[in-house]
Amino acid sequence: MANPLYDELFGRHAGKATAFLHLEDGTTLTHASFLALAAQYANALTATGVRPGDRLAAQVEKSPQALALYAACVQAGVVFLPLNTAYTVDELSYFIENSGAALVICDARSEPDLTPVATAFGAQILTLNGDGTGTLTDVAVRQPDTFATVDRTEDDLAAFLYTSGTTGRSKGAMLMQNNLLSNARTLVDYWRFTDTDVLLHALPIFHTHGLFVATNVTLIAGGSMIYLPKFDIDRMIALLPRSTTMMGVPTFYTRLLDDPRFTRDLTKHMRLFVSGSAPLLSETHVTFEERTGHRILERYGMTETNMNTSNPYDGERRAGTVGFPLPGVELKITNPDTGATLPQGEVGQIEVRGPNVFKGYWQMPEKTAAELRPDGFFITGDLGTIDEDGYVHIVGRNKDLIISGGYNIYPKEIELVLDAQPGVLESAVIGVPHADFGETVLGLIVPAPGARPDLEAIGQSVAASLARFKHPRKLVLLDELPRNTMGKVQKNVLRETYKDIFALA
Ligand code: MLC
Ligand code: AMP
Repeated sequence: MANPLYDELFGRHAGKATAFLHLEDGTTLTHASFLALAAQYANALTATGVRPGDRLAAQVEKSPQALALYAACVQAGVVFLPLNTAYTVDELSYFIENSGAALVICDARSEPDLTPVATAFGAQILTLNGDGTGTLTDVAVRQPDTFATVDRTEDDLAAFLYTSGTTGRSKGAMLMQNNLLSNARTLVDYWRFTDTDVLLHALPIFHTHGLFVATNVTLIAGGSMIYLPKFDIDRMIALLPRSTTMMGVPTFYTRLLDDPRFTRDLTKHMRLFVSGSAPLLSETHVTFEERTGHRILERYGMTETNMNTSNPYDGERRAGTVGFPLPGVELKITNPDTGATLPQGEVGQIEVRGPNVFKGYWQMPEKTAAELRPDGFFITGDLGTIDEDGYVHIVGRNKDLIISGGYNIYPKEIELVLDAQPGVLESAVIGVPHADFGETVLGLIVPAPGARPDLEAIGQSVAASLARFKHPRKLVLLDELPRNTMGKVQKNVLRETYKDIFALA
């Protein structure tokens, strides 16, 4: 028997003294020492009573140990559920309950608040801090540094990633071993990753981009990563000369371009810059090429599907497009009302099918059925068109979604909090252009008759329940919301009215 995901990402490096993680303190973790660490964590999980198929919810800072925890879950057959470090206890409580997690791993600072939640839902709780210490590590260091890998098949669940929804309730996307493996293999080939690559890794590891794209691709290729806790412009500038590749959200690229130290000379040895998770403005693409001589390679993906399309490695990387469907991925543009495929050149909803597409949403058969067709096509909620050369262009979204600095924000979730505040009749939350984050959140509030809502108090309530990146950057009072004849709020009208509100931000 075997464990395909473990064998191909991790097991293949057994005993190798080759570099895997270059850390901030100047040290390097080899593949062998990383695997030994992972095995200790896998033993620790087993010692704690976590069994194959159980869910492990982790809200931990980025560290080598946090990545080893991912490897440990794969090796022990435990379903890995990484969570944004910005989530509040309210948000986490839902994920822990909904996933039925057997074990919660968090930073020691969150432990007092999360312990009652974990206990209430029957989960154990251990800690793992950004410096690698914590009660999980205390158990792990006493364990052997080898572990008998648990048998799995490609059809077994590997990870859960929660994605929000238009109803305001998050859905756990079930990613199987083969979803992750097939996509990572494809990307290694498509983007020509090899064991000589050094990837500058500044993305968080609780999302598809930083975990399954950047990390899995590097692991399969056998390369190494300069592993930064987060994006920091000075560190990026200092470390680019030691890298061969970088992956980032558009904010990474605009921040680099805003820095005069980011020059052609600094990047002359670089092999590849990849962008995704949010639209890269054509202007950024063009300015980047003028400054560095490199054309950013833009690709398009989702939590539910991993990567769907990519601009070509050798051919023209066309600004404002997300390139071609990846090998093995079928993509069609359909009429949102009928599902019929539209003629080339027309705008419609993007649907994709392939081994990359997830299995469904955890315990939500209706939501799964609404987005995943019986024939395997997944309705992405993105609107796009295919040009005459076959390049896919994303032109909008058929879902009410804001993407800020690469993080997805569903307005409904914020509206529900705003609507519940004293003196609020109703609210609308929209995304408006923002120089740094691409889009940012604006909250529009209609007071109840005769009421004068306290915007500061509302801001505090929002802060208590929602992650920082979801907070409206500004709240505006309005007499009424624009509605169409059906009574539906016209968010397009609001977006147009407020499009310049952060123009100089
Ligand atoms: C941080 N803040 C954000 C934010 N990130 N607010 C809105 N949107 C964001 N994305 C908050 C901080 O808490 C802080 O609050 C303030 O904004 C300014 O912080 P900062 O120091 O300027 O931000 P920074 O920490 O540098 O983070 C910005 C960032 C980061 C862009 C580097 O958000 C990031 O790494 N984004 C990547 C997201 C990602 O990996 N997405 C992939 C999803 S997978 P305060 O209190 O100080 O005001 C996916 C599929 C696919 O989508 O296709 O890849
Ligand atoms: P998530 O649910 O966090 O995985 O985000 C997926 C969404 O991000 C997609 O449905 C798109 O709307 C968006 N996205 C990802 N990559 C791109 C891109 N290159 N251009 C435009 N939008 C993108």
